[in-house]
Amino acid sequence: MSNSQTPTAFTPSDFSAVQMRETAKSSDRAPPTHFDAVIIGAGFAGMYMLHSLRDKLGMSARVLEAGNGVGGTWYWNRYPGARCDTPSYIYCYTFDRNLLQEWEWSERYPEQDEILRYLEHCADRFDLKPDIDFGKRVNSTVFDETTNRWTVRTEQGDAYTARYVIAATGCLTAGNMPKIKGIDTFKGRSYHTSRWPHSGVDFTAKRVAVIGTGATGVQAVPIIAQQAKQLTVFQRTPAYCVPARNGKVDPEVTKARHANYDQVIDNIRKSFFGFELSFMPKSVLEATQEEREREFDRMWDQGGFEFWLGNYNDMFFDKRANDIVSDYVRGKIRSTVNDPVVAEKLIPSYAYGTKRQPLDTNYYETFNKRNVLLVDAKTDGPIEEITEKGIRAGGKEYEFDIIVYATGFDAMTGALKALDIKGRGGRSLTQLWEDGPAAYLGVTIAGFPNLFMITGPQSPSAFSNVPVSIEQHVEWITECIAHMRRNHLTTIEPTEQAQEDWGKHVIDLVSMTLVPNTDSWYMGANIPGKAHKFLAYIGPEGVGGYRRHCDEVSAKGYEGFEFASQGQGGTARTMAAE
Ligand code: N01
Repeated sequence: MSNSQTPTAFTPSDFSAVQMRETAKSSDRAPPTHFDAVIIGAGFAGMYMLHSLRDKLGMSARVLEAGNGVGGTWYWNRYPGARCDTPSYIYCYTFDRNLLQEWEWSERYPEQDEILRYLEHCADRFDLKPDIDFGKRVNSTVFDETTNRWTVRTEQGDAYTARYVIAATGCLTAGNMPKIKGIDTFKGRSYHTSRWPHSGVDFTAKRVAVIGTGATGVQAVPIIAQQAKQLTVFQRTPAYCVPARNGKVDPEVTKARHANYDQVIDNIRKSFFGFELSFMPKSVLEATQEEREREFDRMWDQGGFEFWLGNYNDMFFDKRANDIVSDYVRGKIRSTVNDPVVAEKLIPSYAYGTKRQPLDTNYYETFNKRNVLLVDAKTDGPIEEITEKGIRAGGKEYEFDIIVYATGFDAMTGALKALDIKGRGGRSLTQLWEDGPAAYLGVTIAGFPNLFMITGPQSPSAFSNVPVSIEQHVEWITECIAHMRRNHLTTIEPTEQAQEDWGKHVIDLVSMTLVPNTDSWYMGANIPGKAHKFLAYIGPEGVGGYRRHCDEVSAKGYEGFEFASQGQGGTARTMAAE
Protein backbone atom coordinates (compact mmCIF):
# COMPACT_ATOMS: atom_id res chain seq x y z
CA MET A 1 0.00 0.00 0.00
CA SER A 2 1.16 3.51 -0.68
CA ASN A 3 1.90 5.94 2.07
CA SER A 4 0.17 8.88 0.46
CA GLN A 5 -1.80 11.35 2.58
CA THR A 6 -5.07 10.60 0.84
CA PRO A 7 -6.88 7.30 0.43
CA THR A 8 -6.28 5.25 -2.68
CA ALA A 9 -7.55 1.81 -3.62
CA PHE A 10 -6.90 -0.81 -0.99
CA THR A 11 -7.15 -4.44 -0.19
CA PRO A 12 -10.33 -4.71 1.86
CA SER A 13 -8.74 -6.34 4.92
CA ASP A 14 -6.58 -3.24 5.14
CA PHE A 15 -9.67 -1.08 5.50
CA SER A 16 -8.73 0.13 8.94
CA ALA A 17 -5.28 0.95 7.63
CA VAL A 18 -6.90 2.96 4.85
CA GLN A 19 -8.91 4.84 7.44
CA MET A 20 -5.63 5.65 9.12
CA ARG A 21 -3.75 6.57 6.01
CA GLU A 22 -4.85 10.19 6.29
CA THR A 23 -2.92 10.31 9.50
CA ALA A 24 0.46 9.54 8.01
CA LYS A 25 2.14 12.51 9.67
CA SER A 26 3.59 10.63 12.59
CA SER A 27 5.36 12.26 15.43
CA ASP A 28 7.37 10.99 18.33
CA ARG A 29 5.47 10.63 21.54
CA ALA A 30 4.90 14.21 22.62
CA PRO A 31 4.43 15.21 26.25
CA PRO A 32 0.78 15.66 27.32
CA THR A 33 -0.72 18.95 26.41
CA HIS A 34 -3.52 20.28 28.60
CA PHE A 35 -6.66 22.05 27.42
CA ASP A 36 -9.96 22.88 29.06
CA ALA A 37 -11.61 20.78 26.39
CA VAL A 38 -10.60 18.30 23.72
CA ILE A 39 -13.05 17.97 20.83
CA ILE A 40 -12.79 14.94 18.58
CA GLY A 41 -13.68 15.57 14.95
CA ALA A 42 -13.68 18.69 12.77
CA GLY A 43 -16.93 18.33 10.89
CA PHE A 44 -20.06 20.46 11.33
CA ALA A 45 -20.21 19.47 15.02
CA GLY A 46 -16.60 19.84 16.10
CA MET A 47 -16.14 23.16 14.34
CA TYR A 48 -19.14 24.77 16.02
CA MET A 49 -18.18 23.26 19.37
CA LEU A 50 -14.73 24.81 19.12
CA HIS A 51 -16.18 28.18 18.17
CA SER A 52 -18.62 28.02 21.10
CA LEU A 53 -16.20 26.97 23.82
CA ARG A 54 -13.35 29.16 22.67
CA ASP A 55 -15.16 32.28 21.47
CA LYS A 56 -18.24 32.31 23.73
CA LEU A 57 -16.81 30.87 26.96
CA GLY A 58 -13.16 31.85 26.49
CA MET A 59 -11.95 28.30 27.11
CA SER A 60 -8.85 26.67 25.71
CA ALA A 61 -9.94 23.91 23.36
CA ARG A 62 -8.21 21.66 20.86
CA VAL A 63 -9.86 19.73 18.05
CA LEU A 64 -8.27 16.43 17.02
CA GLU A 65 -9.13 15.46 13.46
CA ALA A 66 -8.03 12.29 11.65
CA GLY A 67 -8.26 13.88 8.20
CA ASN A 68 -5.97 16.53 6.83
CA GLY A 69 -8.77 19.05 6.47
CA VAL A 70 -12.05 20.11 8.02
CA GLY A 71 -15.42 18.77 6.87
CA GLY A 72 -15.90 15.37 8.52
CA THR A 73 -18.40 13.41 6.41
CA TRP A 74 -17.91 15.88 3.59
CA TYR A 75 -14.15 15.51 3.72
CA TRP A 76 -14.21 11.71 3.44
CA ASN A 77 -17.25 10.86 1.29
CA ARG A 78 -16.18 11.91 -2.21
CA TYR A 79 -17.74 9.08 -4.21
CA PRO A 80 -19.35 9.87 -7.58
CA GLY A 81 -22.74 11.52 -7.08
CA ALA A 82 -22.11 12.38 -3.41
CA ARG A 83 -24.40 15.21 -2.46
CA CYS A 84 -26.68 16.26 0.33
CA ASP A 85 -30.25 14.96 0.58
CA THR A 86 -31.38 17.93 2.66
CA PRO A 87 -32.21 21.26 0.98
CA SER A 88 -29.12 23.44 1.12
CA TYR A 89 -30.81 26.46 2.74
CA ILE A 90 -31.32 24.41 5.92
CA TYR A 91 -28.26 22.14 5.66
CA CYS A 92 -25.95 24.72 7.15
CA TYR A 93 -25.12 26.61 10.33
CA THR A 94 -27.85 28.93 11.49
CA PHE A 95 -26.15 30.34 14.60
CA ASP A 96 -24.66 33.30 12.75
CA ARG A 97 -27.12 35.46 10.82
CA ASN A 98 -24.34 37.21 8.88
CA LEU A 99 -22.94 33.89 7.70
CA LEU A 100 -26.42 32.92 6.52
CA GLN A 101 -26.68 36.13 4.54
CA GLU A 102 -23.28 35.96 2.92
CA TRP A 103 -23.35 32.34 1.68
CA GLU A 104 -25.35 31.41 -1.43
CA TRP A 105 -25.93 27.79 -2.37
CA SER A 106 -25.97 26.94 -6.05
CA GLU A 107 -28.29 23.93 -5.95
CA ARG A 108 -31.24 22.58 -4.02
CA TYR A 109 -29.05 19.58 -3.07
CA PRO A 110 -25.40 20.65 -3.32
CA GLU A 111 -22.57 18.35 -4.24
CA GLN A 112 -19.96 17.20 -1.76
CA ASP A 113 -17.33 19.67 -2.98
CA GLU A 114 -19.66 22.66 -2.50
CA ILE A 115 -20.49 21.61 1.07
CA LEU A 116 -16.81 21.09 1.79
CA ARG A 117 -16.07 24.57 0.38
CA TYR A 118 -18.74 25.96 2.72
CA LEU A 119 -17.21 24.26 5.75
CA GLU A 120 -13.74 25.45 4.78
CA HIS A 121 -15.16 28.95 4.46
CA CYS A 122 -16.62 28.65 7.97
CA ALA A 123 -13.32 27.37 9.38
CA ASP A 124 -11.55 30.42 7.94
CA ARG A 125 -14.30 32.87 8.83
CA PHE A 126 -14.20 31.85 12.51
CA ASP A 127 -10.42 31.32 12.48
CA LEU A 128 -10.78 27.73 13.68
CA LYS A 129 -7.81 26.03 12.03
CA PRO A 130 -5.13 27.24 14.50
CA ASP A 131 -6.93 25.19 17.17
CA ILE A 132 -7.35 22.04 15.12
CA ASP A 133 -4.65 19.36 15.02
CA PHE A 134 -5.07 17.55 11.71
CA GLY A 135 -3.87 14.03 10.99
CA LYS A 136 -4.59 12.91 14.54
CA ARG A 137 -6.70 9.78 14.96
CA VAL A 138 -7.79 9.27 18.57
CA ASN A 139 -7.40 5.69 19.80
CA SER A 140 -7.55 6.04 23.58
CA THR A 141 -9.69 8.25 25.84
CA VAL A 142 -9.27 7.57 29.56
CA PHE A 143 -10.71 9.32 32.62
CA ASP A 144 -8.47 9.77 35.66
CA GLU A 145 -10.53 9.85 38.85
CA THR A 146 -7.74 11.37 40.90
CA THR A 147 -7.38 14.46 38.73
CA ASN A 148 -10.89 14.46 37.18
CA ARG A 149 -9.25 14.84 33.81
CA TRP A 150 -9.34 12.92 30.58
CA THR A 151 -6.23 11.78 28.73
CA VAL A 152 -6.75 11.50 25.00
CA ARG A 153 -4.14 9.71 22.91
CA THR A 154 -3.73 9.41 19.18
CA GLU A 155 -2.37 6.75 16.87
CA GLN A 156 0.34 9.24 16.03
CA GLY A 157 1.65 9.09 19.59
CA ASP A 158 0.28 12.37 20.95
CA ALA A 159 -1.31 12.76 24.37
CA TYR A 160 -3.64 15.54 25.48
CA THR A 161 -5.32 16.07 28.82
CA ALA A 162 -8.56 17.95 29.31
CA ARG A 163 -11.32 18.61 31.82
CA TYR A 164 -13.94 17.98 29.15
CA VAL A 165 -14.03 15.70 26.12
CA ILE A 166 -16.59 16.27 23.42
CA ALA A 167 -17.00 13.53 20.82
CA ALA A 168 -17.99 15.20 17.56
CA THR A 169 -17.29 12.02 15.63
CA GLY A 170 -20.44 11.94 13.51
CA CYS A 171 -23.23 9.39 13.15
CA LEU A 172 -21.99 7.75 9.95
CA THR A 173 -18.22 7.71 10.12
CA ALA A 174 -16.92 4.19 10.72
CA GLY A 175 -17.17 2.53 7.31
CA ASN A 176 -18.60 -1.00 7.10
CA MET A 177 -16.36 -3.24 5.01
CA PRO A 178 -18.26 -6.53 4.80
CA LYS A 179 -16.45 -9.73 5.71
CA ILE A 180 -17.03 -11.58 2.47
CA LYS A 181 -15.04 -14.76 1.82
CA GLY A 182 -12.04 -14.16 -0.45
CA ILE A 183 -12.31 -10.39 -0.22
CA ASP A 184 -8.53 -9.90 -0.32
CA THR A 185 -7.98 -12.08 -3.34
CA PHE A 186 -9.45 -9.68 -5.91
CA LYS A 187 -6.76 -8.57 -8.36
CA GLY A 188 -8.57 -5.46 -9.56
CA ARG A 189 -9.13 -2.19 -7.66
CA SER A 190 -11.45 -1.97 -4.64
CA TYR A 191 -12.91 1.18 -3.09
CA HIS A 192 -15.21 1.90 -0.19
CA THR A 193 -17.42 4.92 -0.85
CA SER A 194 -16.63 6.46 2.54
CA ARG A 195 -12.88 6.53 1.81
CA TRP A 196 -12.86 7.69 -1.77
CA PRO A 197 -9.53 8.75 -3.36
CA HIS A 198 -9.22 12.53 -3.49
CA SER A 199 -7.99 12.25 -7.05
CA GLY A 200 -11.18 10.45 -8.13
CA VAL A 201 -11.56 7.14 -9.99
CA ASP A 202 -11.75 6.78 -13.76
CA PHE A 203 -14.33 4.16 -14.72
CA THR A 204 -13.91 4.63 -18.48
CA ALA A 205 -13.92 1.29 -20.32
CA LYS A 206 -14.02 -0.58 -17.02
CA ARG A 207 -16.20 -3.45 -15.82
CA VAL A 208 -17.47 -2.20 -12.48
CA ALA A 209 -19.38 -3.78 -9.58
CA VAL A 210 -21.24 -1.75 -6.98
CA ILE A 211 -22.20 -3.65 -3.83
CA GLY A 212 -24.95 -1.91 -1.86
CA THR A 213 -28.10 -0.01 -2.73
CA GLY A 214 -28.60 2.35 0.23
CA ALA A 215 -28.58 6.14 -0.09
CA THR A 216 -24.93 6.05 -1.20
CA GLY A 217 -25.33 3.34 -3.84
CA VAL A 218 -28.43 5.10 -5.17
CA GLN A 219 -26.42 8.30 -5.68
CA ALA A 220 -23.35 6.57 -7.13
CA VAL A 221 -24.91 4.04 -9.50
CA PRO A 222 -26.33 6.46 -12.13
CA ILE A 223 -23.05 8.40 -12.32
CA ILE A 224 -20.80 5.33 -12.54
CA ALA A 225 -23.11 3.86 -15.20
CA GLN A 226 -22.49 6.91 -17.40
CA GLN A 227 -18.77 6.13 -17.54
CA ALA A 228 -18.32 2.41 -17.06
CA LYS A 229 -18.28 -0.06 -19.93
CA GLN A 230 -20.38 -2.42 -17.83
CA LEU A 231 -21.89 -1.83 -14.39
CA THR A 232 -23.26 -4.66 -12.26
CA VAL A 233 -25.21 -3.68 -9.15
CA PHE A 234 -25.33 -6.24 -6.33
CA GLN A 235 -28.49 -5.68 -4.34
CA ARG A 236 -29.21 -7.38 -1.00
CA THR A 237 -32.26 -5.30 -0.06
CA PRO A 238 -33.95 -2.96 -2.53
CA ALA A 239 -34.53 0.69 -1.61
CA TYR A 240 -37.67 2.80 -1.98
CA CYS A 241 -36.32 5.82 -3.83
CA VAL A 242 -38.11 9.11 -4.24
CA PRO A 243 -36.95 11.65 -6.86
CA ALA A 244 -34.65 14.39 -5.57
CA ARG A 245 -35.65 16.83 -8.33
CA ASN A 246 -32.43 18.67 -7.83
CA GLY A 247 -31.76 21.91 -9.68
CA LYS A 248 -30.23 25.35 -9.47
CA VAL A 249 -31.63 27.58 -6.75
CA ASP A 250 -33.66 30.47 -8.15
CA PRO A 251 -31.97 33.73 -6.99
CA GLU A 252 -35.40 35.17 -6.17
CA VAL A 253 -36.11 32.21 -3.88
CA THR A 254 -32.73 32.70 -2.21
CA LYS A 255 -33.53 36.38 -1.72
CA ALA A 256 -36.89 35.59 -0.14
CA ARG A 257 -35.33 33.01 2.19
CA HIS A 258 -32.57 35.38 3.21
CA ALA A 259 -35.19 37.98 4.09
CA ASN A 260 -37.06 35.44 6.19
CA TYR A 261 -34.34 33.35 7.81
CA ASP A 262 -35.49 34.00 11.39
CA GLN A 263 -38.79 32.33 10.57
CA VAL A 264 -37.08 29.47 8.72
CA ILE A 265 -34.83 28.83 11.73
CA ASP A 266 -37.75 28.90 14.10
CA ASN A 267 -39.62 26.45 11.87
CA ILE A 268 -36.83 23.89 11.63
CA ARG A 269 -35.94 24.08 15.33
CA LYS A 270 -39.55 23.40 16.32
CA SER A 271 -40.19 20.81 13.64
CA PHE A 272 -40.38 17.04 13.87
CA PHE A 273 -37.30 16.19 11.81
CA GLY A 274 -35.46 19.51 11.45
CA PHE A 275 -37.03 20.29 8.07
CA GLU A 276 -39.77 22.71 7.07
CA LEU A 277 -42.05 19.69 6.83
CA SER A 278 -44.70 18.14 9.01
CA PHE A 279 -47.00 15.16 8.62
CA MET A 280 -50.42 15.86 7.14
CA PRO A 281 -52.90 16.02 10.03
CA LYS A 282 -54.88 13.16 8.58
CA SER A 283 -54.89 9.37 8.28
CA VAL A 284 -54.31 8.00 4.80
CA LEU A 285 -57.05 5.53 5.61
CA GLU A 286 -59.54 8.37 5.90
CA ALA A 287 -58.60 9.93 2.57
CA THR A 288 -60.43 8.99 -0.61
CA GLN A 289 -58.47 7.20 -3.31
CA GLU A 290 -58.66 10.34 -5.45
CA GLU A 291 -57.42 12.56 -2.64
CA ARG A 292 -54.53 10.21 -1.82
CA GLU A 293 -53.43 10.04 -5.42
CA ARG A 294 -53.52 13.82 -5.66
CA GLU A 295 -51.45 14.24 -2.49
CA PHE A 296 -48.99 11.49 -3.41
CA ASP A 297 -48.51 12.97 -6.89
CA ARG A 298 -48.00 16.43 -5.43
CA MET A 299 -45.29 15.18 -3.04
CA TRP A 300 -43.70 13.00 -5.70
CA ASP A 301 -43.54 15.93 -8.14
CA GLN A 302 -42.18 18.20 -5.44
CA GLY A 303 -39.30 15.75 -4.86
CA GLY A 304 -37.15 15.44 -1.76
CA PHE A 305 -38.14 14.24 1.68
CA GLU A 306 -41.71 15.57 1.66
CA PHE A 307 -43.01 12.19 0.52
CA TRP A 308 -41.23 10.61 3.54
CA LEU A 309 -41.60 13.24 6.26
CA GLY A 310 -44.65 15.20 5.14
CA ASN A 311 -46.95 12.30 4.29
CA TYR A 312 -50.15 11.18 6.02
CA ASN A 313 -49.67 11.02 9.78
CA ASP A 314 -50.26 7.29 10.24
CA MET A 315 -47.74 6.11 7.65
CA PHE A 316 -45.07 5.29 10.26
CA PHE A 317 -47.50 3.73 12.72
CA ASP A 318 -50.10 1.65 10.95
CA LYS A 319 -49.19 -1.19 8.58
CA ARG A 320 -52.40 -0.78 6.58
CA ALA A 321 -51.67 2.92 6.08
CA ASN A 322 -48.07 2.17 5.20
CA ASP A 323 -49.12 -0.45 2.65
CA ILE A 324 -51.00 2.23 0.71
CA VAL A 325 -47.95 4.51 0.60
CA SER A 326 -45.60 1.61 -0.18
CA ASP A 327 -47.81 0.49 -3.07
CA TYR A 328 -47.71 3.96 -4.60
CA VAL A 329 -43.90 3.86 -4.72
CA ARG A 330 -43.92 0.28 -6.02
CA GLY A 331 -46.17 1.47 -8.85
CA LYS A 332 -43.67 4.22 -9.70
CA ILE A 333 -40.84 1.66 -9.88
CA ARG A 334 -42.90 -0.56 -12.19
CA SER A 335 -43.73 2.35 -14.48
CA THR A 336 -40.10 3.54 -14.68
CA VAL A 337 -38.19 0.30 -15.22
CA ASN A 338 -38.77 -1.14 -18.68
CA ASP A 339 -38.05 -4.80 -17.95
CA PRO A 340 -40.79 -6.12 -15.63
CA VAL A 341 -38.48 -8.81 -14.23
CA VAL A 342 -35.90 -6.20 -13.25
CA ALA A 343 -38.64 -3.94 -11.88
CA GLU A 344 -39.89 -6.68 -9.55
CA LYS A 345 -36.36 -7.24 -8.25
CA LEU A 346 -36.13 -3.52 -7.41
CA ILE A 347 -39.37 -3.51 -5.42
CA PRO A 348 -39.00 -3.70 -1.63
CA SER A 349 -41.30 -5.72 0.57
CA TYR A 350 -40.68 -4.02 3.95
CA ALA A 351 -42.65 -0.99 5.12
CA TYR A 352 -41.89 2.22 3.22
CA GLY A 353 -39.86 4.78 5.17
CA THR A 354 -38.53 2.41 7.82
CA LYS A 355 -35.08 2.46 6.23
CA ARG A 356 -33.46 5.81 5.44
CA GLN A 357 -35.14 7.32 2.38
CA PRO A 358 -32.65 7.62 -0.52
CA LEU A 359 -33.30 10.45 -2.94
CA ASP A 360 -32.61 9.52 -6.52
CA THR A 361 -31.69 11.16 -9.75
CA ASN A 362 -32.22 8.62 -12.54
CA TYR A 363 -31.57 5.61 -10.29
CA TYR A 364 -34.42 3.45 -11.59
CA GLU A 365 -33.87 4.74 -15.15
CA THR A 366 -30.28 3.52 -14.95
CA PHE A 367 -31.53 -0.08 -14.97
CA ASN A 368 -32.96 0.58 -18.45
CA LYS A 369 -29.44 1.07 -19.83
CA ARG A 370 -27.90 -1.73 -21.84
CA ASN A 371 -24.62 -1.61 -19.89
CA VAL A 372 -26.27 -2.08 -16.47
CA LEU A 373 -27.08 -5.39 -14.83
CA LEU A 374 -28.85 -5.99 -11.51
CA VAL A 375 -27.86 -9.03 -9.45
CA ASP A 376 -30.42 -9.47 -6.71
CA ALA A 377 -29.52 -11.61 -3.71
CA LYS A 378 -33.04 -12.96 -3.33
CA THR A 379 -33.77 -13.98 -6.91
CA ASP A 380 -30.31 -14.39 -8.47
CA GLY A 381 -28.55 -15.62 -5.34
CA PRO A 382 -26.47 -13.86 -2.70
CA ILE A 383 -22.79 -12.96 -2.96
CA GLU A 384 -20.83 -16.11 -2.07
CA GLU A 385 -17.28 -14.93 -2.40
CA ILE A 386 -14.94 -12.41 -3.95
CA THR A 387 -12.57 -14.10 -6.36
CA GLU A 388 -9.36 -13.00 -8.06
CA LYS A 389 -11.41 -11.94 -11.07
CA GLY A 390 -14.58 -10.62 -9.49
CA ILE A 391 -17.62 -11.75 -7.54
CA ARG A 392 -19.31 -15.14 -7.31
CA ALA A 393 -23.04 -14.87 -6.58
CA GLY A 394 -25.77 -17.47 -7.00
CA GLY A 395 -23.17 -19.93 -8.31
CA LYS A 396 -22.05 -17.62 -11.14
CA GLU A 397 -18.78 -15.70 -11.40
CA TYR A 398 -18.94 -12.10 -12.63
CA GLU A 399 -15.63 -10.54 -13.73
CA PHE A 400 -14.67 -6.96 -12.88
CA ASP A 401 -11.86 -4.42 -13.06
CA ILE A 402 -13.23 -2.40 -10.11
CA ILE A 403 -15.39 -3.26 -7.10
CA VAL A 404 -17.08 -0.39 -5.25
CA TYR A 405 -18.28 -1.16 -1.74
CA ALA A 406 -21.27 1.10 -0.99
CA THR A 407 -21.89 -0.98 2.11
CA GLY A 408 -22.50 1.76 4.65
CA PHE A 409 -21.36 2.32 8.20
CA ASP A 410 -21.21 0.96 11.71
CA ALA A 411 -23.64 3.76 12.44
CA MET A 412 -23.90 5.85 15.60
CA THR A 413 -21.66 3.74 17.81
CA GLY A 414 -18.77 2.63 15.55
CA ALA A 415 -16.84 5.90 15.67
CA LEU A 416 -17.37 6.28 19.42
CA LYS A 417 -16.16 2.76 20.18
CA ALA A 418 -13.04 3.43 18.10
CA LEU A 419 -12.05 6.10 20.67
CA ASP A 420 -11.58 3.29 23.25
CA ILE A 421 -13.24 5.32 25.97
CA LYS A 422 -12.68 4.28 29.59
CA GLY A 423 -14.63 6.04 32.35
CA ARG A 424 -14.77 5.65 36.13
CA GLY A 425 -13.00 2.53 37.39
CA GLY A 426 -11.55 1.90 33.94
CA ARG A 427 -15.03 0.93 32.68
CA SER A 428 -14.96 0.46 28.91
CA LEU A 429 -17.66 2.10 26.80
CA THR A 430 -17.33 -0.64 24.20
CA GLN A 431 -18.11 -3.30 26.81
CA LEU A 432 -20.87 -1.21 28.34
CA TRP A 433 -22.55 -0.92 24.96
CA GLU A 434 -22.29 -4.59 24.00
CA ASP A 435 -26.07 -4.89 24.19
CA GLY A 436 -26.59 -1.54 22.48
CA PRO A 437 -25.96 2.05 23.52
CA ALA A 438 -27.24 3.70 26.69
CA ALA A 439 -26.87 7.47 26.98
CA TYR A 440 -28.91 10.00 28.94
CA LEU A 441 -30.53 12.38 26.43
CA GLY A 442 -28.10 10.90 23.90
CA VAL A 443 -25.50 13.41 25.13
CA THR A 444 -23.89 11.94 28.25
CA ILE A 445 -23.19 8.51 29.77
CA ALA A 446 -23.37 7.41 33.42
CA GLY A 447 -19.87 6.68 34.74
CA PHE A 448 -18.19 8.83 32.07
CA PRO A 449 -17.90 12.28 33.70
CA ASN A 450 -17.54 15.38 31.54
CA LEU A 451 -17.81 13.35 28.34
CA PHE A 452 -20.33 14.76 25.90
CA MET A 453 -21.46 13.36 22.57
CA ILE A 454 -22.80 15.59 19.81
CA THR A 455 -25.69 13.78 18.05
CA GLY A 456 -24.94 10.69 20.13
CA PRO A 457 -27.06 7.53 20.15
CA GLN A 458 -30.53 7.88 21.68
CA SER A 459 -30.79 11.48 20.47
CA PRO A 460 -32.57 12.57 17.22
CA SER A 461 -29.18 12.59 15.47
CA ALA A 462 -29.34 10.75 12.15
CA PHE A 463 -33.16 10.64 12.30
CA SER A 464 -33.19 14.39 11.75
CA ASN A 465 -31.65 17.11 9.64
CA VAL A 466 -28.28 16.65 11.32
CA PRO A 467 -26.99 20.27 11.40
CA VAL A 468 -30.14 21.29 13.31
CA SER A 469 -29.49 18.59 15.90
CA ILE A 470 -25.79 19.44 16.01
CA GLU A 471 -26.48 23.09 16.79
CA GLN A 472 -28.94 22.14 19.51
CA HIS A 473 -26.44 19.82 21.18
CA VAL A 474 -23.52 22.23 20.88
CA GLU A 475 -25.58 25.03 22.42
CA TRP A 476 -26.88 22.79 25.23
CA ILE A 477 -23.38 21.47 26.03
CA THR A 478 -21.95 25.00 25.96
CA GLU A 479 -24.58 26.22 28.41
CA CYS A 480 -24.02 23.17 30.62
CA ILE A 481 -20.27 23.84 30.81
CA ALA A 482 -20.92 27.54 31.43
CA HIS A 483 -23.20 26.54 34.31
CA MET A 484 -20.45 24.35 35.76
CA ARG A 485 -17.89 27.12 35.50
CA ARG A 486 -20.22 29.65 37.11
CA ASN A 487 -20.86 27.25 39.97
CA HIS A 488 -17.31 25.91 40.35
CA LEU A 489 -18.42 22.39 39.57
CA THR A 490 -15.75 19.94 38.51
CA THR A 491 -17.67 17.06 36.96
CA ILE A 492 -21.10 16.24 35.58
CA GLU A 493 -22.53 12.83 34.76
CA PRO A 494 -26.03 11.42 34.57
CA THR A 495 -27.38 9.06 37.21
CA GLU A 496 -27.83 5.42 36.22
CA GLN A 497 -31.55 5.84 36.93
CA ALA A 498 -31.96 8.84 34.61
CA GLN A 499 -30.10 6.99 31.88
CA GLU A 500 -32.18 3.86 32.30
CA ASP A 501 -35.42 5.86 32.23
CA TRP A 502 -34.31 7.68 29.10
CA GLY A 503 -33.38 4.41 27.38
CA LYS A 504 -36.80 2.96 28.19
CA HIS A 505 -38.50 6.12 26.91
CA VAL A 506 -36.56 5.87 23.62
CA ILE A 507 -37.56 2.25 23.09
CA ASP A 508 -41.18 2.81 24.18
CA LEU A 509 -41.56 5.57 21.61
CA VAL A 510 -39.97 3.81 18.66
CA SER A 511 -41.96 0.66 19.48
CA MET A 512 -45.10 2.58 18.56
CA THR A 513 -43.78 2.88 14.99
CA LEU A 514 -43.06 0.35 12.25
CA VAL A 515 -39.33 1.18 12.32
CA PRO A 516 -38.19 -1.73 14.58
CA ASN A 517 -39.85 -4.27 12.26
CA THR A 518 -37.34 -3.58 9.48
CA ASP A 519 -33.67 -4.53 9.50
CA SER A 520 -31.76 -1.29 8.99
CA TRP A 521 -28.74 0.54 10.31
CA TYR A 522 -31.15 2.54 12.50
CA MET A 523 -31.63 -0.77 14.35
CA GLY A 524 -27.96 -1.83 14.23
CA ALA A 525 -29.01 -4.67 11.92
CA ASN A 526 -26.49 -3.99 9.13
CA ILE A 527 -23.46 -5.07 11.17
CA PRO A 528 -23.13 -8.79 11.93
CA GLY A 529 -23.05 -9.32 15.70
CA LYS A 530 -24.21 -5.79 16.56
CA ALA A 531 -27.04 -5.58 19.09
CA HIS A 532 -30.47 -4.92 17.59
CA LYS A 533 -31.51 -1.74 19.34
CA PHE A 534 -32.86 1.51 17.95
CA LEU A 535 -29.91 3.89 17.73
CA ALA A 536 -31.62 7.27 17.44
CA TYR A 537 -34.63 8.97 19.05
CA ILE A 538 -38.07 9.68 17.65
CA GLY A 539 -40.07 11.67 20.18
CA PRO A 540 -43.73 12.61 20.08
CA GLU A 541 -42.86 16.11 18.88
CA GLY A 542 -39.60 15.23 17.16
CA VAL A 543 -36.54 17.44 17.38
CA GLY A 544 -38.67 20.37 18.58
CA GLY A 545 -40.01 18.41 21.54
CA TYR A 546 -36.58 16.93 22.25
CA ARG A 547 -35.04 20.42 22.32
CA ARG A 548 -37.71 21.60 24.74
CA HIS A 549 -37.13 18.57 26.95
CA CYS A 550 -33.35 19.18 27.08
CA ASP A 551 -34.01 22.84 27.95
CA GLU A 552 -36.39 21.79 30.71
CA VAL A 553 -33.75 19.43 32.13
CA SER A 554 -31.27 22.31 32.39
CA ALA A 555 -33.93 24.75 33.66
CA LYS A 556 -34.65 22.31 36.49
CA GLY A 557 -31.00 22.50 37.56
CA TYR A 558 -29.90 19.60 35.31
CA GLU A 559 -32.42 17.05 36.40
CA GLY A 560 -31.04 13.52 36.23
CA PHE A 561 -27.43 14.66 36.55
CA GLU A 562 -24.98 14.51 39.39
CA PHE A 563 -22.25 17.10 39.85
CA ALA A 564 -19.07 17.04 41.89
CA SER A 565 -17.00 19.98 43.04
CA GLN A 566 -13.43 19.74 44.20
CA GLY A 567 -12.62 21.80 47.26
CA GLN A 568 -9.80 21.74 49.70
CA GLY A 569 -11.54 19.02 51.67
CA GLY A 570 -11.75 16.70 48.65
CA THR A 571 -14.57 16.01 46.24
CA ALA A 572 -18.19 16.78 47.13
CA ARG A 573 -20.88 15.13 45.01
CA THR A 574 -24.29 16.75 44.69
CA MET A 575 -27.45 16.08 42.80
CA ALA A 576 -28.09 18.68 40.18
CA ALA A 577 -29.01 22.19 41.37
CA GLU A 578 -27.84 25.67 40.44
O1 N01 B 1 -25.27 2.66 3.70
P1 N01 B 1 -26.54 1.73 3.96
P2 N01 B 1 -25.18 3.97 2.77
N1 N01 B 1 -23.37 -7.94 1.09
O2 N01 B 1 -26.21 0.95 5.18
C1 N01 B 1 -25.61 -3.39 1.50
C2 N01 B 1 -26.28 8.65 4.87
N2 N01 B 1 -26.09 9.18 3.55
O3 N01 B 1 -23.76 4.39 2.73
O4 N01 B 1 -29.87 -3.16 3.13
C3 N01 B 1 -24.21 -7.31 0.26
O5 N01 B 1 -27.79 2.49 3.93
C4 N01 B 1 -26.83 -3.10 2.31
O6 N01 B 1 -27.78 -4.12 2.19
P3 N01 B 1 -28.92 -4.30 3.35
C5 N01 B 1 -27.74 8.27 5.04
O7 N01 B 1 -28.17 8.56 6.32
C6 N01 B 1 -26.42 10.48 3.43
O8 N01 B 1 -25.88 3.79 1.49
O9 N01 B 1 -28.20 -4.18 4.66
N3 N01 B 1 -24.71 -6.09 0.50
C7 N01 B 1 -27.27 -1.78 1.70
O10 N01 B 1 -27.93 -1.97 0.49
C8 N01 B 1 -27.69 6.82 4.77
O11 N01 B 1 -28.77 6.08 5.26
C9 N01 B 1 -26.31 11.07 2.22
O12 N01 B 1 -29.50 -5.63 3.11
C10 N01 B 1 -24.37 -5.50 1.63
C11 N01 B 1 -25.93 -1.10 1.43
O13 N01 B 1 -24.96 -2.12 1.37
C12 N01 B 1 -26.39 6.46 5.42
O14 N01 B 1 -25.52 7.49 5.05
C13 N01 B 1 -25.88 10.36 1.12
C14 N01 B 1 -23.49 -6.08 2.55
C15 N01 B 1 -25.55 -0.17 2.54
O15 N01 B 1 -26.53 0.79 2.70
C16 N01 B 1 -25.81 5.15 4.97
O16 N01 B 1 -25.99 5.03 3.57
C17 N01 B 1 -25.55 9.03 1.27
C18 N01 B 1 -23.00 -7.37 2.23
N4 N01 B 1 -22.20 -8.04 3.08
C19 N01 B 1 -25.65 8.45 2.51
N5 N01 B 1 -23.33 -5.24 3.59
C20 N01 B 1 -26.68 12.50 2.18
O17 N01 B 1 -27.35 12.92 1.36
C21 N01 B 1 -24.07 -4.16 3.32
N6 N01 B 1 -24.70 -4.31 2.15
C22 N01 B 1 -26.28 13.42 3.26
